[in-house]
Amino acid sequence: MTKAISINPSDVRGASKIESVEIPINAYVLDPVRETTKYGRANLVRIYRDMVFIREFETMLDRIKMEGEYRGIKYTHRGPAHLSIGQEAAAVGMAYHLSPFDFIFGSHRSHGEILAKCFSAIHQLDESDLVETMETYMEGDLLRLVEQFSRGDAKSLATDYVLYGTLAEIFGREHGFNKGMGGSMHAFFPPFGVMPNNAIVGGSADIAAGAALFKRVNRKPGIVIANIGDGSMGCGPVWEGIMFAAMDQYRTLWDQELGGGLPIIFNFMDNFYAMGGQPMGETMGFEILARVGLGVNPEAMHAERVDGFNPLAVADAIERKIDVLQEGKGPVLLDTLTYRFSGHSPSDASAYRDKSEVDLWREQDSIDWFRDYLEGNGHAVELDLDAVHQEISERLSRVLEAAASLEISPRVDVNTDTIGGMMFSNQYLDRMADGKPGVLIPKDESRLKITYAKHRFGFKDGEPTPKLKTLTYAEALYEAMMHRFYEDPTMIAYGEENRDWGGAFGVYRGLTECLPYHRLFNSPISEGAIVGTAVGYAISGGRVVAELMYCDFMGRAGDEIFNQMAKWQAMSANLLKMPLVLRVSVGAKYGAQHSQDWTSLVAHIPGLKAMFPATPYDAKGMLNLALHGTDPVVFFESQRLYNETEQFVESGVPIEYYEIKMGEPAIRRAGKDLTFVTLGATLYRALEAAQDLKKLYDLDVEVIDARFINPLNYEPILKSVRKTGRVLLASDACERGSYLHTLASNISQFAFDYLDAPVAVVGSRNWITPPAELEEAFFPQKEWIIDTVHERILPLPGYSPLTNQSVGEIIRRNYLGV
Ligand SMILES: Cc1ncc(C[n+]2csc(CCOP(=O)(O)OP(=O)(O)O)c2C)c(N)n1
Ligand SMILES: [Mg+2]
Repeated sequence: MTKAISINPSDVRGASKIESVEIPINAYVLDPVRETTKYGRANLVRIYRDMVFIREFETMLDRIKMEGEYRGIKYTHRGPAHLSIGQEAAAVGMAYHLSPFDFIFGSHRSHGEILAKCFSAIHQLDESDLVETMETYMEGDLLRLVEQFSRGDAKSLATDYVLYGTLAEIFGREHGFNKGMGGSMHAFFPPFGVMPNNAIVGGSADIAAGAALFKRVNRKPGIVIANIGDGSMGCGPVWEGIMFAAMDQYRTLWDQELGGGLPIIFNFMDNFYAMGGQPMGETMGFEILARVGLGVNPEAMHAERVDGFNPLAVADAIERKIDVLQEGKGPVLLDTLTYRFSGHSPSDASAYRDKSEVDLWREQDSIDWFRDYLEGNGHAVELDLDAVHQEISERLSRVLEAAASLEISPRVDVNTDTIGGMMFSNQYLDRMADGKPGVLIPKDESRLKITYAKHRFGFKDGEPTPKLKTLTYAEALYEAMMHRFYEDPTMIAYGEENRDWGGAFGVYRGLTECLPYHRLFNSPISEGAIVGTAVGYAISGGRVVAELMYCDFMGRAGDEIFNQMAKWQAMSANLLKMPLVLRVSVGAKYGAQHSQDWTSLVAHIPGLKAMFPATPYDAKGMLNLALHGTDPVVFFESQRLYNETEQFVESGVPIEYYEIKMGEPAIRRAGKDLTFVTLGATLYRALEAAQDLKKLYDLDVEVIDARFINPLNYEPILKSVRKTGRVLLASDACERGSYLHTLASNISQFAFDYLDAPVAVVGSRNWITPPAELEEAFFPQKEWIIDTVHERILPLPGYSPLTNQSVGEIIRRNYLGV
């Protein structure tokens, strides 16, 4: 399919100039009469109450950290507590107009936002909804605990529930919101729209954009706010998240009925500090953060600077911006001015700023100011507000007493592998939501007509079948994608060149004709945001396939893969699912930055499932498996194999749906003398080596294709090694630090008594990948494998090695670091 937008040189070559829109700065005008009518006395006092709640909650934590005591209750808290004392008005104003189904994501400094959003939800939900939420969350365990010390009606109970859930989470307790797996910087509570908070500065930006994408694609109500710090404006993922959210295609190419631009506010809690650095005036060049919107789109992201010391100014801005988002004109950038009186963390003595500066801000403390505002306008008398303070500290004392006590609030039992049990959800769901998948043509009119008609095995009567008429590895992947696209209405796929191009390597050829834009689209060249938004999409409840064109680009998405995709299931205590398959293509021929196999990096990070099919049969069966599950999968593919036909399963690649068993290696050739274990495309070179060893030395090599990295069933490998007593492992990953060394070390331990020779690993050289013409000196070759067998496992009579694979040479290279 060709592009829908055609570019006419006459339109773009003419002279003109860019006119920029104006960005309002602190435009809110106080109007007590209007505000009384708009909010009413009770709500104005509630705003005050919520601000004091946050102030007192954070003060309590400050005392605990600094003095080990709050109102006579003693506790030692080992973990972090990044307090937001001073920032209360910004948090409460942000949450005031949000519905329970609006999402907020936040940062390491988000206790206040959690409380503000939860209180806003408690206010809006009726008592029966509140009780139902609390009864269902963690099967009511958290509620049972809170009932031990809480008194009052459902709203009061819910308030204690939120305070306790947050505090117990900060203290790492089993009945914290996330069973203590998240802690202070990651606590969250999805039933009230409080989504994950992120300890990685700016980490929430692209994840929140993915949640907004989820809302658009799945026609869900509500908006999303990414609450991030001013320091995060320097972070690549934040810019990438903004670029992703600002794509024109939502308005130019997607079905208008979906609602247009992503419903997201990037809300910068602009407190002028990023630890000790000052974004304004020192580490950034924007002068006023809101200016950044000008560079993004013609509407300048509807950017505004808002006075975050006035909760009503923030509430007003959010209310207006919700309208902008609902009109499909997102994204929005808010620069919410605020100031933290507290240090970056309790151990921070604030030596980098003048006390006089802090004093100036304290003089304008939003809580004192708003108290005067309430009293001055007749909404409250001193006594009312004192009662608010009194009630809050009493409540917090009760909550702290319960959260601090190990008898009332135990931690999870780590001796029963509880944490291990949370690493994966290990579920298989045909679809993440009910409904009819949105497609453009019936499945039987698609390119499947062509692939189904092909030979499904690469040989016929002992002869190879014509390549063009035989199903390839790439087409096998396409068939798996098609299956799930027509099953799961939530499933979407994106990445660079995914749509009209059909993916850089043609895996998606034929999908464009089947799928509307919102289910298959091109992303910006933003690998961080490709993965980060997919994380946000998945944890919001949708299935997503993100693609990195080359494995080497994983570096660009390092945080999103290793800290986000890998961690949120466990950090949520398995509340969230992560049905995210990240397709990663391992290259060759393109030199040092396009030809690396980084399976070992992924193997090292807990929380990721990882697979690497080497045959068309596995490509389809393993992608089917990955797309059926609810766990994050890094799905490695090989550019050497996209055109490969099936050579092992004689019945061919089934047309029908099937799955490969999770973690199960495949025996590609049976043997009794030696075992080869491979991962990825090296399989074919190992098989050639096995053939030569048979022909020349009558050795029967068993060749096992591990095909899974994690999880992995060692048994078939150990069974083979027990039989042969000799094992060599080979893959295209650089040898140093290769995942194969983990396998080798485990095999050595688990089958020690059966081994007749040391376990040998053959990997690529510890070099840059040289140009295509020199590649054979870099990637393991058939000869290297045979030479290694000869030098390190089983001397081959009369054999002269072609390369040096001796132990001495390996030691020499290591000495040189290459
Ligand atoms: C990627 C990353 N880099 C550095 C840090 C260490 N760090 C934690 S908070 C912080 C400052 C963040 O400033 P800002 O985004 O303005 O948030 P604030 O602390 O002011 O709320 C830094 C550098 C981190 N957590 N993550
Ligand atoms: Mg800051």
